[in-house]
Amino acid sequence: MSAFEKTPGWLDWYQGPSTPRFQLPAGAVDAHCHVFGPGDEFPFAPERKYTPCDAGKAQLFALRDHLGFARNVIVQATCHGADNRAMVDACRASAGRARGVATVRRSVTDGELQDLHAAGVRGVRFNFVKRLVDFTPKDELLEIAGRIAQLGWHVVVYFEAADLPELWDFFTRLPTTVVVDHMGRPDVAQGVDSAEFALFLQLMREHPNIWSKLSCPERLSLTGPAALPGQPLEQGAYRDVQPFARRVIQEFPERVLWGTDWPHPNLRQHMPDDGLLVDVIPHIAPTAELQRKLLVDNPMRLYWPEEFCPP
Ligand code: 0GY
Repeated sequence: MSAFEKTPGWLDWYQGPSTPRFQLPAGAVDAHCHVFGPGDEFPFAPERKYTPCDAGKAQLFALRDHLGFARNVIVQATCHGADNRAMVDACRASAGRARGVATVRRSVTDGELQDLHAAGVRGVRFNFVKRLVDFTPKDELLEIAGRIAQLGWHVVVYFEAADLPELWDFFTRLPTTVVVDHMGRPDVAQGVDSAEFALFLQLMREHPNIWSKLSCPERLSLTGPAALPGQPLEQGAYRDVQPFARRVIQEFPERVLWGTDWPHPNLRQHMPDDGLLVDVIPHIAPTAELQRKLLVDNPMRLYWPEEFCPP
């Protein structure tokens, strides 16, 4: 029994996920997932905004194998603050099959950055979702970005679509590749042709260093999976989010990533079946070539460039 009591209303991840009908290409990367604790071994940060269930590396690696992924990118979750030990421990235990994205403060030393690099970290995450983090001044973030650029790392940004106008100047000043989580969290109700989503596409169009994860349909969807796991889903689950992902991959096939977001922090209504999430992929990336770019070539180029073999 952990010393930490999870936030009331928090849903645990889906037990016994289905085996996807979609067969992932060899070498596929789950490029957005997390580990939480376990809290007794890796305590959650005092400044956290939620307390999750335990979701450790053994469970993550079991899910990886069950779904048919070869590798993971483990993104530091806000419940661990800038204490990267759980994520680093998972990367180190992965035998080279996991890379990490860390959270660091301005006070991080060059030696600490080198240690993170040795463990497999290749990026830092800047989070602007107000329910998840306290404010950090932009000059601090720019200073961090300048330092990690020298290591060949990139920046992952997480924000709500409504905040993009205010964040635009900051994002476009970043000196690295910039990866946007969950397509910039579009408001699906506004539709794929909305001015808000057009602004996000414009950001990617005008700035070739900006990438996007086509992840989290379950977080963005208003309609939900629209059928129970295991039932036929001819058009795929989370249908209202699919047009957004299709729009991004069609225009920017070289700059997209995909991830499960396991163990799916902060979901209170609906917890996705991770097998069903994988079955959405062919509905957003309909050809084998797009699937290979999304799941293998792009993440390999970004996270394992030394092993990447251009097709
Ligand atoms: C996600 C989404 C969320 C949480 C975090 O680090 C986090 O706590 O990323 C969220 O609550 O929307 O990508 O996991």
